[in-house]
Amino acid sequence: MSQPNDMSLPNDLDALWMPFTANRQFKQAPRLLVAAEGMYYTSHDGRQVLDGAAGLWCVNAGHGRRPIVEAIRRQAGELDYAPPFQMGHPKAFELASRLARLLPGDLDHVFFANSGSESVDTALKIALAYHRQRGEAARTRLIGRERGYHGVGFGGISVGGIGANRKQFGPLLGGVDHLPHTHDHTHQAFSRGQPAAGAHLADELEHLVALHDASTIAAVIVEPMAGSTGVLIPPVGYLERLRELCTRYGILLIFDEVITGFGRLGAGFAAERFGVQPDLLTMAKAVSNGAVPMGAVAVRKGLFDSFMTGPDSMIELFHGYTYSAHPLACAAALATLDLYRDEDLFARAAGLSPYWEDAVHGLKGHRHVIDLRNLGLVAGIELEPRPGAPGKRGYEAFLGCYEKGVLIRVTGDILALSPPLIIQTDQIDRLFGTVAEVLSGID
Ligand code: PXG
Ligand code: PLP
Repeated sequence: MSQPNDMSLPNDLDALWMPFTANRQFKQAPRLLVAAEGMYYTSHDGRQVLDGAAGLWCVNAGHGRRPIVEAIRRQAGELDYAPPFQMGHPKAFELASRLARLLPGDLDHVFFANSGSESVDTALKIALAYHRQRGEAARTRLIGRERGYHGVGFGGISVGGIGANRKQFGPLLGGVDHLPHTHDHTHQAFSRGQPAAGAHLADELEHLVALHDASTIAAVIVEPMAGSTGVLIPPVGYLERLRELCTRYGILLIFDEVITGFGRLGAGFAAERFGVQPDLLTMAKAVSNGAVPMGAVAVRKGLFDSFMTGPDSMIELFHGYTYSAHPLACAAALATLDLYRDEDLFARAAGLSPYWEDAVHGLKGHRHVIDLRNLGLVAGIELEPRPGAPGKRGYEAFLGCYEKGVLIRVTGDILALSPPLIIQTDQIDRLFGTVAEVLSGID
C-alpha cells in the first residue's frame, strides 16, 4: 500500500477520530477516496476503484450524477436553510408526497430525519407515543432481533442485536427483548434467494408474548433483510408470519429499510418485494443517493390520523430535528427519485438479479467459502474463519480487493457486495473475478 505523500492527502491524520474504524491501524496505511464518478471511486494514489458497495449501501444511482449535483447546487443558491418547526419550505412537502406515492399500501405520511439512526429513534418514539395516546400506555416494550442493526442511537443499539455495538455503553433502554436471528447454516447454506427453511423462527414472538404479555409490547422492529451483520435473507414465509402475529396481538411492525429501500432488492422497498405491509418504515441512505444526509419514517394512514385529534393548536408529536427535511437534502432526494424513475433503476436491479445470482453462486466450492447468499443486488460471501483469528481472513480479503481496485464491505468474515444499481454485467464479472482471485491468494 502506498504511503500518503502526495498533494491530495491532508498532511496530518491525527485529529480525526474515525467511526467504526481501527484508527491506529488505518492511519499507518490510509485509504482515502478523493473523487467519484459512475461506478468508480478515485483513490488518493490515483487509482480507479470499482464500487462494489454503493459507498456504504447508499449510492444506488451511481456516483456524481449530474441531475443530483445540479439540484444541490441550485438549492444551495436559492434557499440554504429553513427552520422546520412551525415553518416549512415547498420541497419538504413535495418530497413527502413523492415518497408517499412510491411507498406500498397506506404508508402515506412521512417524518424527516437525517440518518438511519435518527429514523430508527423516531420510529421507536412514534410507536410508543401511538399506544400512549390511544390509552394503552402500558405498551412500552420494544422487540428487536439478534444480529439486527438499527444504527447507533441509544434506541437503535438497544433493539439492535450486535453485542460489540452494545457492550461499551451501559444498561441501554430498559424493557427491550429480542427475537432470534434467522440464519441457519445447517438448513440454509448456499440457498439462492430466500431460504426455504426458517419461517417458524417468527413464532418465537409467541414466546415473548407469553412471557411479557401482549399488553406490554409496543413494537417489533426488524430489517426485512439484515444487511450489516452479513446479509441474512428472510426465509420464505417468515415476514408474513411476523406480520400475522403482530396484527393478532396489536403490536406495531416496523421495517427498517435503511438498506433495503430504493431498489436494492429489485423493488422500491422490501415491503413491496415481499408483499408484507409494516406499520412504520424507516429509510435513509439511498433516499438521497448518499449525496446529502437524509432519513425518514413513513407511517400508515391510520397511525398518523390517530395523532390528529385534540385541539388544532396542539403540537401532536414532541419530536423533530433542526435539519428535518433540510432543503439541500430534499433537493437531492427529489432529483434522486427522478433518476430512479427515469432510468427505471429498481426494475433494472430486478432484471440484473438472475445474472448476479449466478455470479455469486459461481464462487461455490471456492477456497474458504462456506456460504453464499443473494437477493436483488446484494451478495453475502461467508468465509471460514481462520482458526484462532476470526475476522482476519475477511479483513485481508477486503484489503486484497481494494489493492486490486475493487471496493467491497466486510463484517467479520462475511463479505457483503451491494453495487450501485447501474452496474453492468462486465463489472459484475470483474467484481466476483477479483473476489475469487483474492481468496485464492490469502491463507
Ligand atoms: N438501520 C439499518 C438497517 C442500517 O443498515 C442504520 C439503521 C443506521 O443508519 P445511519 O445512517 O445512522 O448509519 C443502518 C446503517 C455495514 C454498515 O457495514 C451498514 C450501516 C451503517 C454502517 C455500516 O454494513 N447501515
Ligand atoms: N418511481 C419513483 C422513484 C418515483 O419517485 C415515482 C414518483 O414519485 C414513481 C416511480 C412514480 O412516478 P409517477 O408518479 O410519475 O407515476
